[in-house]
Amino acid sequence: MSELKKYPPSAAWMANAHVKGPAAYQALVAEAEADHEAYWGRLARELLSWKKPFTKVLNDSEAPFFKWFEDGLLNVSYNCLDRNIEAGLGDKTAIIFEADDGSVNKVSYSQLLAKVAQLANALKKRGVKKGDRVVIYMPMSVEGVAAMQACARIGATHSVVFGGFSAQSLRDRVQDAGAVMVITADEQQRGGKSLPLKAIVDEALEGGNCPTLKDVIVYKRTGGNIAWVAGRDLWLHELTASESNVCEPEWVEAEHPLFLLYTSGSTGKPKGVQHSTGGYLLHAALTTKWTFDLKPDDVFWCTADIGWVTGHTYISYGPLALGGTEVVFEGIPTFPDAGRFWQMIQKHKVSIFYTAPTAIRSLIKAAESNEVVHPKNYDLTSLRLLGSVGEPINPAAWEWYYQHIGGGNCPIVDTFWQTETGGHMITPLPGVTTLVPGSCTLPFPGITAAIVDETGNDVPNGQGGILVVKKPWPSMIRTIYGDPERFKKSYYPSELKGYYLAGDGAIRDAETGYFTITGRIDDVLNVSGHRMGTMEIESALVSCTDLVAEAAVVGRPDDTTGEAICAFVVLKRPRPSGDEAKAIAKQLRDWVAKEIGPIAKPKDIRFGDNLPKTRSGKIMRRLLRSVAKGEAVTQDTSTLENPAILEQLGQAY
Ligand code: 6R9
Repeated sequence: MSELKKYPPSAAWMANAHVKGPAAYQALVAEAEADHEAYWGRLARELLSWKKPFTKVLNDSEAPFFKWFEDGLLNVSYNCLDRNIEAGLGDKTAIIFEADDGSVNKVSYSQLLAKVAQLANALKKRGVKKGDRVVIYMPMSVEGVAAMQACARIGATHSVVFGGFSAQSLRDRVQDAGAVMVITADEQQRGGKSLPLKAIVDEALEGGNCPTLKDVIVYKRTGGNIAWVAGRDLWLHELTASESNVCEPEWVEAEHPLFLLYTSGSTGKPKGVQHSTGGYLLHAALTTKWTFDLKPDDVFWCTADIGWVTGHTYISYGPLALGGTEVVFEGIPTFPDAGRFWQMIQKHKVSIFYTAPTAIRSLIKAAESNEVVHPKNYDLTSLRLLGSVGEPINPAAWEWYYQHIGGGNCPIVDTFWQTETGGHMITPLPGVTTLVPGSCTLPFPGITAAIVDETGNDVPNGQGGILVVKKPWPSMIRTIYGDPERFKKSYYPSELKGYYLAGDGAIRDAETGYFTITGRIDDVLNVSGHRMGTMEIESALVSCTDLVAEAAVVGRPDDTTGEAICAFVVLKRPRPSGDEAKAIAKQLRDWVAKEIGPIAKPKDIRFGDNLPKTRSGKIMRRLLRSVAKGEAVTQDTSTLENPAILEQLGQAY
């Protein structure tokens, strides 16, 4: 790391940031170390408005089921909307919405509250109660954010499902959550095309296999043709038209579940990560304030989708809790051309921009092959801070982002965190941290991140190990919905001394102590910043029972998407080659897209007469990873029943 360039904070940043310089950071870390509970208690009182103040900060009597601020009462939507209006921000723009076609709609805090209250009243009238689960399957829209806020307002627990997931994935989530309602749209608009949403909901709910579900609420986004199930389907605009724009918030306990968000683990079906109300909102607000240094005049833009945790914390909750102005974007970075992001930064005078390395890498490629979309053609001088999330950012992409987007004077916050952590865990703070490209640097104050060995003992800096968090923190996952045992097993394995297991490997620099994330240590892949379990993709492949006998999935490095999915497949018919292999590979990709969603399509498909296995019958995944990378196989292959398959598997389709 010492050979990499370092970027210390400027004097202006140190003077003006919310956290002013290394000494201020050290003081916060020391305050948390001296009294973890007092530190978080102070911040919870300062950042959130409580209907009834809490008297107890942390209850660890049932660890690892930790409870934070448990006797306090609050409401997330009150904290994000009403209190800003009470503070005089009613006319301030909350959301600048830009649609796929470039049209813009600005919504003030008062207007957003009115929308949220009307929908909340409508949900109540349909019988949705505190604690009920509501699935949101929506395009990026003001309505999508409002739907989440409306659930929060009445104490319903939302579960947002990314609009790119298939009917099967949606059905699994509706069933697992026992949802009473799905809020969706007729269609979504992406890259100039209309894509179905309601039709996928119809398919997911076909055959009455979601018995808990009563209503489907439909936001009219495109006006496209859709089927209608009388008695179940309701138009959002009809439902809310006559509703009052006043709705008393439901005051809930701090531990009340605000949302479930399904994410991939190393085994089985995706798990419903359950988050709380108070602790979650505290960290959403606090990290937006300290990591992004959000100030009243900023225009904040997080390019994530509300279907991912980044969209939850840094679109639907954090910026609104602080009374900020944010951009919400419906489209894709390459439509109408790959200058879209830069053009939007210029148009809306975005000052804080938060995106994923995969987007940066693909836009670098685009800019290098087409002058017209090069960022130099746009006025990006409104920017003052850049952020990165979702996967490691390689130093070359970091440098390009810094020079070409940030003009060489915007700090980059490389934020490491997870669906389970609720908000940033390890990240630079602007005005504090000397940046080193490719490193997420140091823990957020109060987050006790550390690197240990398999038995939970600290490893010295310079030596890699397992990333853990030693003490609980307010926005941590509370449980896996419906499966507390899996929660314990996945995140608090007994050999790790009660530490939270992140599932990533990491190493600290010997000199600076900075963290670098080295990647997942389980069977989770990160493709374009999207998490996917290899087992999930394998089960999707083998569920194609007409064709597939056996399948194994591994990741391999990819210049643009970080990792690429590589599937090894044994068919129930003779191993294909040439055009036949290409056609079957396409068929299998389409199958996976239908089972999980297009993001899970394998990039490479390799066919073999069988798969390489150990004597005990275990698939030799390490060997497959070498094959996928195109590396020479160095593993012992003497136990292979059929050494010829190595050559067969060398060909990717
Ligand atoms: C927020 C989010 C979590 C996994 C995580 C890690 C990877 C996220 C990263 C990063 C290196 C960063 N990850 N941010 N790796 N540097 N700044 O992405 O949540 O979808 O749950 O993914 O993403 O592997 O464990 P989620």
